[in-house]
Amino acid sequence: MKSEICNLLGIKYPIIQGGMAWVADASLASAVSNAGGLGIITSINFGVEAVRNEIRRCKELTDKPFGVNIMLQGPVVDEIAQLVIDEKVPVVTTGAGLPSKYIAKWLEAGIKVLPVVASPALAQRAERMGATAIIAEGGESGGHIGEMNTMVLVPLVVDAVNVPVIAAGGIADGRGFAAAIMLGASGCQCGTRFLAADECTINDVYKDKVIAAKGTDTVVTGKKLGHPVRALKTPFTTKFAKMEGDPEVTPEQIMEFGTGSLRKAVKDGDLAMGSYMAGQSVGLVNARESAAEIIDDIVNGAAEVFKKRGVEFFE
Ligand code: TUI
Repeated sequence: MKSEICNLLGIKYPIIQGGMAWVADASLASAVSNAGGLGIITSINFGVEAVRNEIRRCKELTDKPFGVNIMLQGPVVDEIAQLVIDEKVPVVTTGAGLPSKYIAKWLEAGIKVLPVVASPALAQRAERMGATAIIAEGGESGGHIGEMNTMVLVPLVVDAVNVPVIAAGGIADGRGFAAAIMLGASGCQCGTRFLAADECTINDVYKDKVIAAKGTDTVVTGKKLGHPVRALKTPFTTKFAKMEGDPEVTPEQIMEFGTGSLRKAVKDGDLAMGSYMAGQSVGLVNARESAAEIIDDIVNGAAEVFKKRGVEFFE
């Protein structure tokens, strides 16, 4: 596949797995990396020692490159930032902020740094800091999102920076991947589709909900708190939205209500109080498959649409 991202990261296909909080462990990350993509381990829900374990487990399960996602609003960011250096992690992706404080040290240690951004201005700031590539994440994504959607965000970011751009948000199959390439991206990041991967260790309730969900089944809550989050519509999101609309309810009360909700979905399959974060592409996810089957389907699906349209992307 002709993509500079493959050479840059040492991977076969320019497909990066989203660093989904509570979800993306060594099991999923190693499976994606073994399939030729770039697997990512989340560091938000684990303590430092648990993240170290996941990194070491990933190294045992694959000899391919992988990455760690660092959510910059997390509780132990300084420690995790040092840990990825100590453990010689090849790639770091960041979210929910810019890695100004850490990026120089990471680059010095030979780590490739891919900040996730939700606007062209942030992409430019990330490039000036020395980002290896930029992940431009549109609002179709699950979890914490920005204002712009992928279709406009990606070409604007491509125009704004000189480093390679990875498109994210709403991409779950070969058509989305091909569209991202047409927008000027060098690859894509997919989260939601990997929720249904066999190697993804989330509760079966979560997986079944993802497979059953339609494209209209997600909702964004948290806008009023300044933290918009996209998740499957459930009793939890309905109650959350109601609290947001109630002037009697304080932001602190809403935050308290939401605390631990993602863990309750991922670990317990809690149908009442779980936050089942997922992107709009959940409508395109209809089966449990291995990570390798998912990667192959995205690659072959893209090859098919490129061929149909007479586009040369594959060698
Ligand atoms: O970070 C994400 N997605 C996430 S994080 C997450 S954990 C969570 N858990 C419970 C409640 C809420 C969140 C779930 N999903 N995606 C990457 C992303 N980054 N989206 C948007 C941004 C972003 C936002 C602001 C990047 C940079 C930024 O910069 C602000 C600034 O000025 O520094």
